[in-house]
Amino acid sequence: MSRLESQEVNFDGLVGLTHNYGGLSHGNVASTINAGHIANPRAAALQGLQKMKSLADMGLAQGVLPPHERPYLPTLRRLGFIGDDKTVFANAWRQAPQIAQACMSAAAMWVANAATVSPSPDTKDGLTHFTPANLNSMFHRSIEHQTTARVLQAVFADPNRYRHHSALPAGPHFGDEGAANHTRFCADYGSAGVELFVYGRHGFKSDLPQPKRFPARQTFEASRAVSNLHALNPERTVFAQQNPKTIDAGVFHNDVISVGDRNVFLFHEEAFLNQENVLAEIQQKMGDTPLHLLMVPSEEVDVSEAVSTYLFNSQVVQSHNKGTTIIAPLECQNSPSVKSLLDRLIEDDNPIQSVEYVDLRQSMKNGGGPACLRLRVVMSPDDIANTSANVIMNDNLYEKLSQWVAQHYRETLAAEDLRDPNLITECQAALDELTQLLNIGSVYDFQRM
Ligand code: SUG
Repeated sequence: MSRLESQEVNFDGLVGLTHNYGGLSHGNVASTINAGHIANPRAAALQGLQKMKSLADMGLAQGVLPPHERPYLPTLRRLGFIGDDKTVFANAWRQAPQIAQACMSAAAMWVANAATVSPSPDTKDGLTHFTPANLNSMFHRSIEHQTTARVLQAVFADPNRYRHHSALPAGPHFGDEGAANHTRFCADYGSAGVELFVYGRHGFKSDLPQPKRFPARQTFEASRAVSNLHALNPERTVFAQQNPKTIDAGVFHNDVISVGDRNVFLFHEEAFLNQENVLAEIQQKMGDTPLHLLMVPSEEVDVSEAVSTYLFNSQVVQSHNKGTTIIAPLECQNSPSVKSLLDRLIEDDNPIQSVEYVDLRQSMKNGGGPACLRLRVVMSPDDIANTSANVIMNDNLYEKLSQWVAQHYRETLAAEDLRDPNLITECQAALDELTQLLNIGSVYDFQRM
């Protein structure tokens, strides 16, 4: 099996039917400030699909992952609400509106948090490893991993290529947020890489630096456990702690302050604790492959501007026709300091050749930019050809999914609409159809009863 032509496939999460602004994520500034605003699920899903199509049109392999079932009645049942679906739903809203609301969140769309993925060139057994993230820090996200596991197993089904682990144990010691805190550097996608795991605090040591205002969602122990499960070579693995001050400024995941692709690393001056050492260790473990370090000084773009524009939540991709390209949110174009930085990056002597701006405003208002919406999986042409699920984006799939969204998604969703029991059947009908369209089998609880 030739790995020479391996590519990094971006699998984007499709926005769910109940996309709304619940204000559920303490420490995620956008989620907090937009709480209660009226959401536009249909527009949100179409914006996401348009981004997937743009990347596919640039010659990149692009995949899609389905949204989760919401309301998530299995969690409400586990919490003691009994009866038929509508009774469970109505009683949960009556007795525990915050819990009911959490079970409406479409947050599973941000699949950078779905799992950590280590591709076959990096692992001892030559398989690509997946560990779904337990997302322990936020209740509304902690209910994602069971469905995520089923979806990943349906899409990456071949046991001779892929190995699936269970999510890490629940509880604050092993908070794991998946690929949002994981970056892979390499000379070529198909050769052995260096995997960087970024954590926000130690789970078992409280006397070490940690943020004071906002939660550090990822622990060192979780990162290390994932690297062990994935049978990575310690000589090619790096652990780094995020700067606690930036977490307190709203950088709730590493992908809000740095982004890497191949041997390019775009990061902020204040991203990591002991930054010099972290960079030196990555370079040393890369061996002869030189890293292109693109450090953004605070003087040029301060942390708060990085958070409000999501500059570092851009994707860096290898486009066949445009070369190394930054896929940035539209908000970056509207910020004079960030726009001039991006213009400078194109001019300067570095691999960046172009910048494309994408409109993801619906997702951005919940703190989800371009990189939050994608999960990267290195695949060979053979891996792609052997994927039985219909999840690789092309014009035909784009058309079908756009029609499916137009048919099933509501135009608006206000806070009070979330109590509407019709959402149960609306979502189930839509998702049932979607699993057939994507050929992924019965991944949802309502299909397995
Ligand atoms: O976990 N927002 C998500 C955003 C995730 C972004 N992902 C990455 N950076 N990779 C979160 O905070 C907000 C939901 C709400 O408030 O309705 C939310 O869950």
